[in-house]
Amino acid sequence: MEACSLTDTFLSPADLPRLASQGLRVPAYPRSTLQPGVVHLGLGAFHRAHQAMVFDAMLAGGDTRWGIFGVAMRNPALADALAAQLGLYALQVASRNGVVWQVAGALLQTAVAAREPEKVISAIAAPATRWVTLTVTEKGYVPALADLLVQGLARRHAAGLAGLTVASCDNLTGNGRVLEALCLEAARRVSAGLAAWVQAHCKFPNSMVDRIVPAASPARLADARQTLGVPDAGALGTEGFTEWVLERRFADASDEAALASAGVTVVDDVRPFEDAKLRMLNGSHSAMAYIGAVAGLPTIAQCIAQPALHALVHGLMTYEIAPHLERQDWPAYRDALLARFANPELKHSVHQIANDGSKKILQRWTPPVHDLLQHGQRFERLAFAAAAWMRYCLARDEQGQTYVINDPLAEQLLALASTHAADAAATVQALGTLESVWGEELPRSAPWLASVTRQLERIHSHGMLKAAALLA
Ligand code: CS2
Repeated sequence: MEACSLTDTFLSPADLPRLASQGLRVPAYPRSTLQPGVVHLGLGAFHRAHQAMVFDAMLAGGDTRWGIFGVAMRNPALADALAAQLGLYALQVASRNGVVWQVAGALLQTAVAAREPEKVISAIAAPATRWVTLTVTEKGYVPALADLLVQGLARRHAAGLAGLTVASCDNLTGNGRVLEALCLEAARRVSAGLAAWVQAHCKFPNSMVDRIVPAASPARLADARQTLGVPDAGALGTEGFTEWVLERRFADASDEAALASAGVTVVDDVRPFEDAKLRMLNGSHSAMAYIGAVAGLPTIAQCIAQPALHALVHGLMTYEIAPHLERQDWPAYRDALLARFANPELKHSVHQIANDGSKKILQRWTPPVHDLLQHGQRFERLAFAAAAWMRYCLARDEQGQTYVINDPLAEQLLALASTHAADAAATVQALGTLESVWGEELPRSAPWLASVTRQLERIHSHGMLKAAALLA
């Protein structure tokens, strides 16, 4: 007889009683009898550790309407691996209280939009479906996304079914309004009648979502295998903190109470939460990402452990971002963020956060610079972050290691940065004047461009960390 130890059979429902007896929290609700009530587009790590855990909590509380039909937009590997595990995957949650593992159960079925769009459209049009949620990243908000969604909505309209709540969960300012505008345009391309139905019966709440969820690493997967006794292709690590603030705009108004029971905050105006989160958390993240990538510091925790960078991020939030936030409790928010960045278990790669900078900067850095310019206030830390991004576009760190820039504008950015190399003024003229990256105002602001140039000169002559220390 073979010894019963680690096997190559992936995580499955048969493992749940054993894992429960080991003390892991596992789904205790009857998964096999559930029908999905949510179609989620974008099956990445963030969704599985954030919204999926809210739905998991609602299912655990006995509300059977929140099982997920999870759609990967292009990549079949993860969707198929999760399907083979019947949607089960494990989550390692690392907080100050220690590290605990749990198994998530809300994901019931998967599909791949690029491979089987019909399955996705039918899922959106299924009578049991009530919500669509999306994490398709900043660059995913394109007409093709709306066309897919609207095909599903058109079928609901034709079948006389109810409208849906369609909730964007991406880090975009006014994410619900952005998605609504795209969907209404797509619906108008079909017919005025469909557009009117979407407008009247589907709701697109703005939302602020927050949980730090690094992409799974080989080390995390090995850890999962050790803990679970079986491999888990979908295992993830995350922090204890999680927050979802949703605008009060639901196709079914009674959903508010159900969501609140799982810790979701429902408000009339998400804007103050969204501004604070995008500027303080994501803005600091992006700053550290480019500084760390160039200085050869691989993770956010390693960045924030550098005294010069801790001081820089603290000063960035205190003097350049927070003064123009509506959120009043910002000192506590800032200190909580500094502690979250330092979480040693997350090992959040700076290169992951550096991805798609040309789509992130406008959400994260441009708005606080606008506010500071308007009030005649100083912005050298934000200028330093901008200069770090420009230095990053050379695709080579200070140790001479090359890396890949993952960005829709990657080729253009690399070409512009390389042409001007160590000429800071020319680099800022080339990269700092791209309106698609910075918006309309900053490329025309002489004080802003001069400040970025000064910081980039310092980075070139002193090196990234010494230049950062000069800001203190
Ligand atoms: C990060 C975010 O990758 C990034 O750009 O800044 O994914 C961040 O971790 C989340 O928004 C935290 O809620």
